[in-house]
Amino acid sequence: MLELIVAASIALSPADTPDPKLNWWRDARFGMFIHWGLYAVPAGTWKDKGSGHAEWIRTTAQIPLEEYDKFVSEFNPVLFDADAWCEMANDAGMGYIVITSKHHDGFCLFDSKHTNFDIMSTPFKRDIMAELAEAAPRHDVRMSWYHSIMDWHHPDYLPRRGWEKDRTVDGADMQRFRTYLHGQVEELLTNYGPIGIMWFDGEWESTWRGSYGRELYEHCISLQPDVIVNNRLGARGGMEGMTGMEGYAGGYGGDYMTPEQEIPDAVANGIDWETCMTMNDRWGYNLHDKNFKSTTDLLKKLADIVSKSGNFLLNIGPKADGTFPEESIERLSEIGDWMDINAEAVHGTVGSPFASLEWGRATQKFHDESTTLYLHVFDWPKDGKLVIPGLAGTVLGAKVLGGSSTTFSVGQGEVIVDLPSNMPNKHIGVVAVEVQGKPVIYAPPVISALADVFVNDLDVELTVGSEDIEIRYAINDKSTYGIYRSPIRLVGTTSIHARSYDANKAVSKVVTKTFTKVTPWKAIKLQNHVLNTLTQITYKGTWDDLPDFTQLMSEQTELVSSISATDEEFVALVIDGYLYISATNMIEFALESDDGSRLLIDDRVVIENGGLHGTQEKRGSAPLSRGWHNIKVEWFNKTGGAHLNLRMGVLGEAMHAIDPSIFATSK
Ligand code: FHN
Repeated sequence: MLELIVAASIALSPADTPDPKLNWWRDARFGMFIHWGLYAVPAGTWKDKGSGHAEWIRTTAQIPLEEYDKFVSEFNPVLFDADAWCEMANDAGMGYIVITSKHHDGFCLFDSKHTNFDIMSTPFKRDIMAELAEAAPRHDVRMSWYHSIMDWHHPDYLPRRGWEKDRTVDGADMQRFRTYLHGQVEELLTNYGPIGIMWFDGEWESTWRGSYGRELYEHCISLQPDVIVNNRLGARGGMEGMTGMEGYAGGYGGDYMTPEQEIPDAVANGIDWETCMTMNDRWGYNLHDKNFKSTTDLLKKLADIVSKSGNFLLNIGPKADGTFPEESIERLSEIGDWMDINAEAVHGTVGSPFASLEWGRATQKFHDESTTLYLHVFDWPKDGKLVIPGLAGTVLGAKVLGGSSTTFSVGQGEVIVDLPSNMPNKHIGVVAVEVQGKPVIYAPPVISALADVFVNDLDVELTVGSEDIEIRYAINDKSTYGIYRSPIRLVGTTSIHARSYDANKAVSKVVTKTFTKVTPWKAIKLQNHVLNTLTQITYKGTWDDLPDFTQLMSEQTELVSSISATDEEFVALVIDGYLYISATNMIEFALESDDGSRLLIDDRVVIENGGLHGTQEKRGSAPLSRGWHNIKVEWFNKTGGAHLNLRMGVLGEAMHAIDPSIFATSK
């Protein structure tokens, strides 16, 4: 499935209002993530609970609080050396470090006056964050904090872990927890000098609200106006890290998106984003996890990310003694060797002007009169001929980084660079090609619209990467091509054929896309109905995905006025009734849930968001006539956080909560 991060670009993308405070971060392109804390002591193993654990060990191995707290007396990283860590980051070409000031277990690696569950209660008794914050500028890296909202230690934080049956919830006060959280944010942004990023996490449980996230964002900015804040404040949609539309641009959507352990297929122009990824399979140190990615693989991931104008936050899980795992040190050193020759192809670059390249990736750097294209060649051509498809304009020169200048020839809508037989290193060879002005890429136009199906009418845009290229198009089976000047409004099913032209010459293939006008789903005539209500049926059980409700006995049936979760575990709901659509249109729905959920309209599945997962949003749309339509939401929660929220809107317009006045049930 083509996963495209676009949400925020519809609302207010940085391209419209690029925030200069992110410029250092955009130029850095590469950072070091560090997951370190008490969990490094057990190093993944706990009694008879196996040895596959890591930073989640207190939960995944179900370690009672008083047992886990004993690690405090064992955490004594005597080999910790802040300068050595910062030097390794800088040598690897990493411009910033993000370290866990507090992970979900609640233990603080810094000296906090708000708790004793911190580094000063360990035999080490040194403020690790202070030592790192002092060392970082000495090695030209920016210090940044990862801080978890979710806190399995603080008595005021709820929910408890599902298995913590004997740990009382009495007296737990979320407001008091938020005061504690804000107090520590104040310490982290007051006591350690200029901080690059506040990297929040653990924002997905039912007790946290988006409004709390906005408050946290604003507090950070009030303390350090230039601090960058990520989007994990209450608006992240699952591991793909997308931000809810209304949460972006300085709201609780923060300043940039955070895909995790994955690289988006494509990212809309102007979106700031960063993929975080482990070197092996875990964030925290696990003695047995030797599944480290190769240096070549890590460098190819870096190239892929920066070719889409993203940042790469690569994780290290230090050992309890304060040293990095040997395998991590080895990879950082090899990445550093590659960076010594090729860093200019990463730092300060922006994404590729090419839609795709068969042999690798590209980045680019703009100068006053020219542009340097950096071609990251994964598959070095055996015949010594690197074909750059679609490159037009004036090529000023070419050279292999770490090698010498080379020759090139200009073909019809392509440039061929002559390369030495061997790649200059064993990972990725980079070829720098200088072109006059901005690169002119002969690529077919991109044909885009809000959706491929529509009910009323639809505006279709044709775009191409270079301003100097003319787009011509034809409709359906017409053979004459006209010049594209503004969006094309469709009123019926239409095929659009488009082609790029330069100086009256066709310079790309013809691309075609068909948009289908669909018949809206018929409305239902409701006779005796009750407004502001839906029927909610509750089921009890344990599932790993949405159950077949026809096979279940219900526990309870009641009328409700909203589509929302219960805080219970081992529960499933079917919320059923009618929804009033005020005008015939393509209606988009956004279904956000923890765990899985499904949306049906008129008995047709519009959104499938099933499975066991944290809060995750999926979207879908349906062509609906004005009037009443059947709506059914299915949801289940196994353990931990519970969340269910449905929003809707006319496709392409802002999403909004659903007012209960458009719900109804039959009498
Ligand atoms: O639960 C955490 C996990 O332990 C780790 O910190 C990752 C890194 O981004 N964040 C959360 C999972 O999304």
